[in-house]
Amino acid sequence: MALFNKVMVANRGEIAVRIIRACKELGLPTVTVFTEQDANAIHITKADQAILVSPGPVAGYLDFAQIIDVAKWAGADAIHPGYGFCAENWQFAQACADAGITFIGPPPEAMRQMGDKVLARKLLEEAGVPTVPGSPVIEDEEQAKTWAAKIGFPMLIKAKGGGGGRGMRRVNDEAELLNSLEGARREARRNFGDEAVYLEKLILEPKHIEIQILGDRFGNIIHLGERDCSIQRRHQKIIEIAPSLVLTPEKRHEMGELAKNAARLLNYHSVGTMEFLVDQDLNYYFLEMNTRIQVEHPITELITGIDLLAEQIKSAAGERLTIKQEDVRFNGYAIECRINAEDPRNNFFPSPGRITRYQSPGGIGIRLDGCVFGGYEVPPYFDPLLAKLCAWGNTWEEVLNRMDRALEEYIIRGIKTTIPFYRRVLKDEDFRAGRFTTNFLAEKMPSLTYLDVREPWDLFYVAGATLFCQLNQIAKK
Ligand code: MV4
Repeated sequence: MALFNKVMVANRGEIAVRIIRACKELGLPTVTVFTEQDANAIHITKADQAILVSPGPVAGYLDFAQIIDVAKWAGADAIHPGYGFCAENWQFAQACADAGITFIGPPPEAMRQMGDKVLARKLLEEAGVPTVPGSPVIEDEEQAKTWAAKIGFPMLIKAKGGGGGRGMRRVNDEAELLNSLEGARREARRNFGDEAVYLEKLILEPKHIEIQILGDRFGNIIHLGERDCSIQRRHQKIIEIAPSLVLTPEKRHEMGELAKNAARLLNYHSVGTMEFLVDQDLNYYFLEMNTRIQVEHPITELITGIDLLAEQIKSAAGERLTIKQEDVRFNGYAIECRINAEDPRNNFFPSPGRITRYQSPGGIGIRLDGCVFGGYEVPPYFDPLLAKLCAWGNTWEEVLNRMDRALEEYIIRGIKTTIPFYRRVLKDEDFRAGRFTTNFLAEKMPSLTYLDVREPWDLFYVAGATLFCQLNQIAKK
């Protein structure tokens, strides 16, 4: 018997294509949605059926009542939300259940709990997962001093309403703390409409490492190791690697088992990710949990050989997980570069527009999850991700060289992309040596974007122009 009659793919771009591919391999028909301004998008041509939703360009993708309506109309009995849009909205998951449609994702209650970041930390702490030592909301100076003595300096004043890196302030001693408290409150009120702030120990030079978990509806849960997502620009991940270059097998096991325990206590199933800050001594602290398939899931697929989308869909349909923890083997290294329509020479300014020439890389060890083609006009309304270029290699050295080779092959003209920027990151000595933390890009940015971040054909134009001038001079003589 088929897993589902038809799957509604409630997303666009590369992840919609990824989901449709998984459905095809499982023999499942698909229906997707699109908005008026997105009528040339590739996912429309890949799905068996596509339905116009409104209003465009974006709101139609967020209107979950409408999406459930058209899913029912099309005869879909399951909905995959992808990432972004409705993916982490527990009300959407609940509404699917209420409409008799299977939400391909975790239980709505676990989504609700993990969506509240303060509650999530409390629940994971209770489950035995370490979190960053911190205080409750600070009411007065006396309380600030008491907690500061317990936590130790340096520390961060964090806004309760903040997140995504906003509303954090470093203080190095008690005097600075008492001086900054009022300003931090004012800033928090202005930015988040809530003046509540709390204290947290500052983790110095941390790595951002996340554990992938996978579970079925019968309480079977496994972990698939970690991804190092420390290479971020303004809290946007741009390069991810698996496995981490610093984690030992013992640490991996320890963090994986803790993540599985916590997931069990949450009655979790489907795919999920627990994010940690990891310091130089490999102490780890839970940050938050993502209750969706993530952008960077392919690198885990490359090192484990496990099809996360297929497993997620089978698990949603009520199939038992057939992979045991001891069957999970980590093989080699994988790296992902997010190819964005952004201009690295102009502060990563968005660069939508028509792609005039497109030639994708390939060959041994290369995987491309993309959504663009020659002649396609990249719309300005959505996130700038054009493609995820992934490489696999037996060793770190091999995967770096392979990625650089693939980036060199990748031709996208007509718009600016982050391809040349990644080639510079890959040449960086510290990056190649694994010496990078969440501060890497902020520290390296001046040298990474200095002068000659340019496409090879820019040099060709310069050479061509020089030759033309010389020929002109000769002709004049
Ligand atoms: C921290 C931290 C160091 N110490 N908390 C930024 C986003 C938010 N989710 C948590 N963030 C951080 N919290 C303590 N106590 C450093 C960061 C941080 C960071 C975390 C993950 C990935 C990239 C980051 C970049 C800068 C700062």
